[in-house]
Amino acid sequence: MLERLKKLIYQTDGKFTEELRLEESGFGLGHLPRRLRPDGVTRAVCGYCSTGCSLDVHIKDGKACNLTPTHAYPVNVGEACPKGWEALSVLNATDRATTPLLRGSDGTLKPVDWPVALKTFAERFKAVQQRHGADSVAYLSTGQITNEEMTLLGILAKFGMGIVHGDGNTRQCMATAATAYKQSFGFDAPPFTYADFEESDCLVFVGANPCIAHPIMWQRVLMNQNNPEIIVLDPRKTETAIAATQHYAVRPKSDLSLLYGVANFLIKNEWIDEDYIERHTNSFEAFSRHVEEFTLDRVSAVCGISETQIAELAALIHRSQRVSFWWMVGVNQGYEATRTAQAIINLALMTGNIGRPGTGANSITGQCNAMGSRLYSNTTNLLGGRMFTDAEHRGEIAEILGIGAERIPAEDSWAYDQIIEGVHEGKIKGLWIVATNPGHSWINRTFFEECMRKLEFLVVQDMYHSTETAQLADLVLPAAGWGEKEGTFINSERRFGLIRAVAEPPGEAKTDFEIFKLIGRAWGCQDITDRWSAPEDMFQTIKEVSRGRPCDITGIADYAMLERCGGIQWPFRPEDDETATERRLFEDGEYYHSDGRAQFMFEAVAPNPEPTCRQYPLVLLTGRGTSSQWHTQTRTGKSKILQKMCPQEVYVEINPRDARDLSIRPGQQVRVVTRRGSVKANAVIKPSVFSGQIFMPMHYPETNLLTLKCFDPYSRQPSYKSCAAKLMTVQTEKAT
Ligand SMILES: Nc1nc2c(c(=O)[nH]1)N[C@H]1C(S)=C(S)[C@@H](COP(=O)(O)OP(=O)(O)OC[C@H]3O[C@@H](n4cnc5c(=O)[nH]c(N)nc54)[C@H](O)[C@@H]3O)O[C@H]1N2
Ligand SMILES: Nc1nc2c(c(=O)[nH]1)N[C@H]1C(S)=C(S)[C@@H](COP(=O)(O)OP(=O)(O)OC[C@H]3O[C@@H](n4cnc5c(=O)[nH]c(N)nc54)[C@H](O)[C@@H]3O)O[C@H]1N2
Ligand code: SF4
Ligand SMILES: [Mo]
Repeated sequence: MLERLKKLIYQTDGKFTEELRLEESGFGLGHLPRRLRPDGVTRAVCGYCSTGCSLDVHIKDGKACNLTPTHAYPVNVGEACPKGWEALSVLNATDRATTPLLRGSDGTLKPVDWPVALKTFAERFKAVQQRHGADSVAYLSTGQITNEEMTLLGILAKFGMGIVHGDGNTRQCMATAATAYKQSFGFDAPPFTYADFEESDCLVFVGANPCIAHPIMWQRVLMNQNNPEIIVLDPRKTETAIAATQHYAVRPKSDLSLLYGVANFLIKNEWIDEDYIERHTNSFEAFSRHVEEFTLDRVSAVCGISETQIAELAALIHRSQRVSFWWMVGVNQGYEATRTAQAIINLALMTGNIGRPGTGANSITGQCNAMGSRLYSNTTNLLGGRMFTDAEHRGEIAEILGIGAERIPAEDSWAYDQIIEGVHEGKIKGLWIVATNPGHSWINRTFFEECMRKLEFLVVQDMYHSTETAQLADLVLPAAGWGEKEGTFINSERRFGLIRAVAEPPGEAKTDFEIFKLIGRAWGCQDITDRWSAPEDMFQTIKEVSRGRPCDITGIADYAMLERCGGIQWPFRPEDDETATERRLFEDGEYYHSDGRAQFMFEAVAPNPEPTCRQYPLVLLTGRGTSSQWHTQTRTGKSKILQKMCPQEVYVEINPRDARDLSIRPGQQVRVVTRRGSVKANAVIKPSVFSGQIFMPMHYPETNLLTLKCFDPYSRQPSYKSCAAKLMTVQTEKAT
């Protein structure tokens, strides 16, 4: 059967192939049209970060042989970062999962065929549900599969398999921005377009290091012709801070005080846009009273920036005509992250810096389809940014899908950390993890691993069998990756972009879309999952789901239109102009709350859950290390070129003064210790990290052995960015 499938794929000529019937498998897929691309150039957006660069993949003799960044694409205009250039090489790695693997009675993972894998999946999860209730099985999804796939997964899991609790790795990444926008604007809606990078005369980056994490967005900043002020708020002197005109080295997790202080100073000087506040916002009076106590002297003492500098920051914002505020996970990953993000939104609202070119309170996203996961994964909100708890919303989705509304859970899902705690407490007994590697990336991963061992059944669906999480699984499902399938991603500026199949999945690996359909069959809920035979059919359903919502895309006819237009930003209704390649929100000052106004959101500053102390005197910061490393390195770790561009072993960056005090030499192995654990790392001595702080990149599995399990109360996003640590030299293992 597989031989036949392969042949049919190779024979294709870029149009629809003959419909494949996989009845032989015992779980016939029904009709599965697959498109492979003809010789020449196929355009696909990149599958790593949320910038969403377009890549021209060159196909010769049916094989993708090379790629170059697309010139005629509004996002990247002919540029790509190293990961994009190397996107093809990681597909051929030797540790690709090429067949399903099932843990045998001897405790090892062994190859099995798809029918056995699917039967086991259904039988084991059903048995768990029968014994412990439908909500004892949960799933964890991702921002790295297509919209079409995540929607199908959400429909299968929640309306087919009766799962209540499902979340995704976007919780680690974007949950704070989503929550902040929802509360402030009435809908999760990042307002900007990348042209804003070029049109600002003042750009303020808070907790973001785009030179490393979004290099092509940074290229857009460099195209700015206004000689802009570029202000960076980051405890470290990052590559971005070095390139900026101003760096404010805010003490870790003191941003909220600083931002309230800036707001107070702006108000005191009457440097605010009263007209905008009056016409388009609520609760400004209460907000201005709240920030009164954040005087320059008090704020300076908390955040380590001089009074003059804080005043200067406010003055720069005041003097500039077009100020754009950009934030990223240096803000999102904190114990008071939602309020911090909203403090940034408040600054934009009170100075009228929103809805005009070069302005905005702009949260950059992380993964290639983080925004898709926020809108269409059916995890913590119902499809299209709806609410599970709202009967009307459930009715709308039931009608679109033609299913009974009773199949839609009427309660919200637990957030990621609550699911993991649920496992710990024995409430969740079965878990299905798709396209994320929390065995490496979850906060305080020792606890995570401990929980995984408590499960009765763990399924991991990944491109590689070697990931930390796959190694813990009872069943591994081999997935095709970027380049081996088609569908859409939504980038940071709300732009739908297309990915295309330019290579065949290895061995018996299948696209996530196919796997979800097969599981639907195996489960016996194909009445739902067989409605869509190809991703583009699902795209049509996504359009219906979006109809009348702020994210309405009913004006996008099909994939061909996305291709023709160079991607399309939401919202895009039938009456919208397809020649407008850059579109921003709130130009009319109308927000999504029922009264059309934006809301000032604020709260008292919270205590740090793990302040430094005599025993643990240093703050451990974590984040991205280099532009050639992607997260847990399951993909970028397979490119020889990318690996030449980054350190092979875990390292810790230490300020020269602290290194001298502790007698640590460059390159020496040291031990980094927190209350959770102790790891060895190579010392990199660098003035970019300030005294009293150390930095470790997240790309090595050691880092999350150290991080502190704590969360923002509103977004439940993990606070990866700071905990208390100490350094010991390895030779003496003596606390220094
Ligand atoms: N090369 C590469 N690019 C990536 C990724 C990758 O793995 N590799 N991942 C992608 C994803 S999913 C994401 S979410 C983004 C992340 O993109 P970024 O958020 O830009 O990256 P990080 O390095 O995690 O964190 C940004 C900065 O926050 C700072 N920071 C830490 N604590 C604080 C604080 O208390 N206040 C302030 N103001 N700053 C603080 C850190 O010093 C760091 O420089 O990158 C995306 N792009
Ligand atoms: N200490 C610390 N930890 C962090 C962070 C931090 O700043 N500091 N940042 C956090 C953030 S922002 C994020 S986003 C997370 C990221 O954490 P993860 O999501 O765990 O990181 P990835 O390595 O991107 O994992 C994606 C997995 O999906 C697989 N995969 C890729 N494409 C496909 C596909 O198409 N189908 C399937 N089925 N599998 C696929 C990959 O092989 C990989 O195993 O890490 C978080 N962890
Ligand atoms: S900047 Fe992001 S989207 Fe662009 S090539 Fe690099 S990883 Fe891909
Ligand atoms: Mo992320």
